[in-house]
Amino acid sequence: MNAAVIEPSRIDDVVETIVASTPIVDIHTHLYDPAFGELLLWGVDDLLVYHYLVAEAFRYHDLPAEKFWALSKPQQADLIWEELFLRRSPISEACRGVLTTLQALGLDVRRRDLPALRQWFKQWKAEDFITRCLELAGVKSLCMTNSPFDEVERLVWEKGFRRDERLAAALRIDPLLMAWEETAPVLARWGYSVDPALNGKTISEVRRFLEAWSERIKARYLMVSLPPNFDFPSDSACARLLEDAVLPHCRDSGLPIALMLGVKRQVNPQLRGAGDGVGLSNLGALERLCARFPQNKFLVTVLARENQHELCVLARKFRNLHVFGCWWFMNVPGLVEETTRMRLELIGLSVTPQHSDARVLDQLIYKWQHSRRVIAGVLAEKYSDLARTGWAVTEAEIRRDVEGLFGGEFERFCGNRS
Ligand code: FIX
Ligand code: ZN
Repeated sequence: MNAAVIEPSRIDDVVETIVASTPIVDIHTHLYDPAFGELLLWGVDDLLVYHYLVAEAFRYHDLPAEKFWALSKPQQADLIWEELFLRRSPISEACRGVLTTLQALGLDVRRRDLPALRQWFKQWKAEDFITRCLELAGVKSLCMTNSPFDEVERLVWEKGFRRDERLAAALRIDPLLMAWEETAPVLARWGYSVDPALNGKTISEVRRFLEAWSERIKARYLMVSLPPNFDFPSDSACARLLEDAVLPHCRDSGLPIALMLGVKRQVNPQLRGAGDGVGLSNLGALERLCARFPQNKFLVTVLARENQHELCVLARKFRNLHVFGCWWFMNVPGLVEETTRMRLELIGLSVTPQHSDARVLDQLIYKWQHSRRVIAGVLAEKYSDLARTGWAVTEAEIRRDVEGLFGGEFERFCGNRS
C-alpha cells in the first residue's frame, strides 16, 4: 500500500497528512528543562508578553517605555491583550499564534476571557505541560539554547540534574565572540588564565572552556548570532576567536557551529528584548569560512529576506553548509512559503526548513502548526510537478523525505546518521 503510486488528485491530501503527522526534531528553541525553574516560560501571561507582541503593542499604546517595564508581568499581559486582541483584530502572525495555541489546548478563545484562561493554566505542572505541548506540536525532541554566561543557568548545570533525553543542549557563545573585553574577566574569574590580548595561552584557555562546557552540557552544536557587519577574515576579536579557538574546538569535537546571521541588536534599546532589528549580511564572510574550513560544519540561518537566495546558492557550493530555519522576522507565512519554495528548488531536500525558536513552551504548538501547513502546501506543489513528469510518487517516499526535512537531514549533517 505504502509503495503504491499516488493518484495525482490525492497528492495534496497525502502530503498534508504526512507533514501533519511526522514527528519533528526542533533544532533551535529557547526552552529549558524544568530543572531550570523560572527560566522555562509557559502559560498565557508568558505567551502575551512574548517580545514579538511587546514590539507590536508599542505601536498602539503611548505608555513611556520605562512605565511599561515597571508593570508586573500580568499587567503587561493585560495591556497587550487589550491593545492587540480587543481593540483591533489580532491578525499579525504572533497574535494569531496565541489563538492557535489556546485553541489547540482546548480553550475557548471566543469568550475573550483572560482571567478564565489564566485560571485554566493553574492546573498544570511544568513537567506535565512539557509532555502535553510536545505531543500537541508533534515534536519528538528539541534543542535548548544554553549559555554558561547566564548566572542562573550556569549554577543549574554546575549542580547537575537528571537529563530528559527529549531536551538536547546547544552551547551559546555570543558573549565570548561579541563582547570579548567584558567576557575575558569573567573567564578569568572562573579559573581560566586568559588575557584580553588574545595570546597563545589565552586561545588554549578559551578552548579549554569550550571543551569543558561542550562536555558538561553534552552540546549537540555550538551557536552564535552575528550582526550584519560580521566579517571574516578580520582583525576583530570575534573573527580571531572564531578562527583560533571555536572552529578548532568544533573540528576536534566533531560539533557543528550554528551561525545566525543578520541581527542588529538593540536598534531601540528602550524596547529591551523587543528592541532588536535586522540588516543585510555580507555572505562573502560565510563563503570564505566554508571554503577555508572544509572540516568544519556550519549550520546557518539568515535573518534578512534579501540574503536567502545567496545562502541557497552557497549551500550548492559547500557541503559543509547546512541551511536551517526561517528565523524570527522571517517566520511569517508569506516569507516561509517563499523561502521554503526557493530552498526546495535550489537545494532539494538537503535542508532543515524550519525551527520554532519557541521562547514559551506553549508556542511550540502554533509555531509548528503554522509552519507545517505552509511546508505541506509547497511540498504538495513539488510532488504534483514531479507526478506530471511521469515520475511515480509514493507515500513511503514522501514520508522518507519529510522525515529528512523534520530532523533527518540535520542528524545526517551532524554525523549522527548516514
Ligand atoms: O538570537 C536568537 O537566538 C534569537 O532567536 C533571539 O534572540 C530572539 O530574541 C528570538 O526569540 C527570535 O525568535
Ligand atoms: Zn533563537
